[in-house]
Amino acid sequence: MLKYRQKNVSDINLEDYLGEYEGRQALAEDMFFDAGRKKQSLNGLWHYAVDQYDICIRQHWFEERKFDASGNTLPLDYSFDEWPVMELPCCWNTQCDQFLLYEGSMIFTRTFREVRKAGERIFLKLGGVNYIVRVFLNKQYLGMHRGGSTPAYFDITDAINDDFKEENRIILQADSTRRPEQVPTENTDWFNYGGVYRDIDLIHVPEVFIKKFQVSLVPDGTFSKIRVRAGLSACISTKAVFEIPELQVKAEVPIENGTGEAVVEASPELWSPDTPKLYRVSLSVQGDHVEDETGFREITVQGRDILLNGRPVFLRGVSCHEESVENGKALTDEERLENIRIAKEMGCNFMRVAHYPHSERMARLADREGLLLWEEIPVYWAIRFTRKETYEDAENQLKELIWRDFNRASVIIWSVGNENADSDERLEFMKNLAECAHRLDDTRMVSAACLVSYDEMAINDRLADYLDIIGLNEYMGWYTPDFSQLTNLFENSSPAKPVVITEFGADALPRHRGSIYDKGTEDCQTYVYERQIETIGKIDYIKGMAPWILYDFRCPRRTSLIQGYYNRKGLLSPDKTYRKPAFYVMQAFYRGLEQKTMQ
Ligand code: GCB
Repeated sequence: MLKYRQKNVSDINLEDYLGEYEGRQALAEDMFFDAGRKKQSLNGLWHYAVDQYDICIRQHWFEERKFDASGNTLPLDYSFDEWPVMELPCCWNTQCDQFLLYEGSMIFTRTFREVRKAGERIFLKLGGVNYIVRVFLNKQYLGMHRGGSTPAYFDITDAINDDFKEENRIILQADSTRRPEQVPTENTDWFNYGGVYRDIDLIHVPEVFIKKFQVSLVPDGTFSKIRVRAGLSACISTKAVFEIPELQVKAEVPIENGTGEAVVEASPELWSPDTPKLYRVSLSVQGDHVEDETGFREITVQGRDILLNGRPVFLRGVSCHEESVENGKALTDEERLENIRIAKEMGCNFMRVAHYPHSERMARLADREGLLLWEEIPVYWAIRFTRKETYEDAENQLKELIWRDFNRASVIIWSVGNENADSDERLEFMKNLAECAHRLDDTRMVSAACLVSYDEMAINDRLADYLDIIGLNEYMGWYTPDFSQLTNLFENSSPAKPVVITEFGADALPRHRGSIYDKGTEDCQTYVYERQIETIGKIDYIKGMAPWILYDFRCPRRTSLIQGYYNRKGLLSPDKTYRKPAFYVMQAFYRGLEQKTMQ
């Protein structure tokens, strides 16, 4: 630590300005079950300023120090209520050309009034802010959250003016800077959108409230037992009541030291993509009550088969990013529904929502529409596998995802990462994540999108020992131009588990034509798809595929003329108005498979 001669060294000389904000991090353990709770939305117009140099947190703007000790006015570098406004949630990159490529800090602020009933606590929920968010309320720092795709919960009870007479001033610092130690790291094959891009809500709960409400079938193959797991915010012993009105279920859940579990006999209609039946479920305890809508299904693996409700299923999938040209990651429900609809039009029963948790709305819509989902955390490429804090960040994102979407019947697979080169450090990191996912959830399969081992031209990632399903990305016909390698790859491999081809594909600029050898043409893409399908379709241990990708997406790494800062491996144009010929190749293949399974 440097020692300065001057007594009051101001922020301009303070290099470790971040230190004081560490330590108060909202974690998965701070989450609580919020579906069906009354929320007050803080979505809407917020004042904002670009804060490239982090001056807000260096200078403690949140303290709003307008006068010195003698009452003289101080010069200020901010004017909250005179700043322009932005409608949140959104990605700032799509708001104007000037912000398209901005990465860094942006400050958002607004005021609001709130009433709190005696005995209530109030939480702020931020559905998604990329990557770090720091929260300030009424001149206090409340904490921060890391991880750009999972929700953060802050208890604001003690900081809020809750009698409606006084305004509350809230300030959010959203920092989208890419850093090597983060998850994902600096280098990804997608666009780094910034912003407070999912809902901002205030949630009122009683003093003792339900934190955990997990409902599922008991995964024992009988389809006749429903399990409920409950957790409270306090370590008390009491009784909760679990109900599924449509099944005439009303059961007591004994709670010991804040947690409890019950199993009830019931025969629900099983959820599947063809019959996406959902039931209203609720849990009441003391003064608290939560509700959800969930489906009952069982997903298991037997040998090299994936079984859905006891029957072998082939995952007819496609991969998808969370992006639209107009809104970046802040998709509307209409845009999500459109993605589901197009996937179904192609004959899909499955979607790999890559490479990070998409909005919780996506899984809710997939529940309703009947689409199986693979959900993933952004342990992507070369993460800092040896760094303890990076592991903690990844594990925290995994827990936040699992706890957020536990009741979503559509979600059948947790993926712990994508294309990480096999090393001892990486194996340790990913094995721990896979074990964590298994520990937290025995009702789903765990997977990861692994790399082909090109030295041996085989599927032999050591991580496979810890997965239920092996995901495999292979780009034969594209990055590996020699197609015959695909046959070699499958012949050289004898996996003990089902394999899902989580990616294959080829770039094609919409409407760009040429020969099958001209990279970037639709003809070349179509050819790759035809050859891939022809080969993959014959391999008995392959139990699904999710080609890369439903539609073209923004990508700073892709600078060639044909790419134009887009990854062109989409089966549709970026605005989804145009289907490339390969779309119809997949459609014909999937429809054929579908008909075979119906016979
Ligand atoms: C991959 C990555 C994916 C890329 C894709 C590509 O293997 O998993 O994120 O976008 O390849 O187009 O290269």
